[in-house]
Amino acid sequence: MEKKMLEIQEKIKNNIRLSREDGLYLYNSGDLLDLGELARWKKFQVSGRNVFFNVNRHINLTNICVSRCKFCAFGVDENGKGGPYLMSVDEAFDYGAAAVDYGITEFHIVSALHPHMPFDYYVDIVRRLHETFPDIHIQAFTAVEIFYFSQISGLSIREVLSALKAVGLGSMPGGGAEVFNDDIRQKLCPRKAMSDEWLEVHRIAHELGIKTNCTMLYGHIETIEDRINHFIRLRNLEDETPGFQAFIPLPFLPENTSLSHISRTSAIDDLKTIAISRLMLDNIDHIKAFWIMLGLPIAQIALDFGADDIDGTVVEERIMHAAGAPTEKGISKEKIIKLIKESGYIPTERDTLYKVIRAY
Ligand code: V47
Repeated sequence: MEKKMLEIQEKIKNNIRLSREDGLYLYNSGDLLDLGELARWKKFQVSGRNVFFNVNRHINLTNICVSRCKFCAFGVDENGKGGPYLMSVDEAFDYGAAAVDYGITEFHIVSALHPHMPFDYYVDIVRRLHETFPDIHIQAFTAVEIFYFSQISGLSIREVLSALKAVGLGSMPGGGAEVFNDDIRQKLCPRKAMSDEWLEVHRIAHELGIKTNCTMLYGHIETIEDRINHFIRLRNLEDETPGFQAFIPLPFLPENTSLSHISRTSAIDDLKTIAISRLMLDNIDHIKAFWIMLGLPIAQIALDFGADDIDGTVVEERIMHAAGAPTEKGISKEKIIKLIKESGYIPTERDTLYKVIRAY
């Protein structure tokens, strides 16, 4: 190992926090296998040989969106091309209910910023699902959606979150974080929550006892400095107001987007990003290798680079597939178990809040 890598190793083994410079070094000059070994060691401290997964159904209520982020292939105009759709409350309920027999433990609801639907529509859907299926956890609405609900309803962020919690919202997914650089946000997604607003929604959620996830969209026009800065802002928020359960790095999938000239991230970049997030985010327990975006082969290798979660069986996903994710839209539990076992780890089914349901 190089001298700098040995210094970083020393810090990690002694639970000393990595600095911005350490993070930059790991990206720019760190040896990939050394990095993997450190991240794997760190992951063992948190999760041992367990690799978590859950059985969930993604529900994307609508693709009609006023934000139209440049990196997104899912959102469309109300009367435009691309098959605009909107589920009614009944349709959303039926869509969720149809997956209950698969043994799902979570509804994962992420949508678009619809121009006309009132906040009550979202409240009604959460209420209906929760009243009928009280044992199925509802993880719903990114911070960007929550911020938008506050704008369209005139309620404060705290009031929006409290109203959703009161009817059954269990936790929040981590989407919409993109990268915390507002110059980049102005270029890619100017019509939605900026960095501070995204962080503020999560801060309030944590204060209300709502656990959340966090993400980073990488591999577009951001720099390595932006990525490290993103990790540090997440880490600071977790220090101040804890509540993040998992971090999910999302490699940008360019197909069918306005940024389709950008190439897909490399396997090396994906593995480095997983490993460096494990090392920099020393106060967030779980790092997810989201197989839908990474593809199953890289997701499997990511388990040796610090990831301890492979997300869920999903059943049917639309956002990433609109952007050309080469994976299937869902995967069976048996396939996830086999994949994890093959890499030498213990497949551990969890609920949304990381309570172990069963190890296989
Ligand atoms: O916010 C959109 C990203 C997110 C593209 O919390 C894209 O457990 C890559 O939040 N290429 C939505 N990424 C998905 C999301 C999520 C997914 C899985 C698990 C969890 C969790 C959260 O997807 C968006 C945006 O950042 N996204 N378009 C694209 N072309």
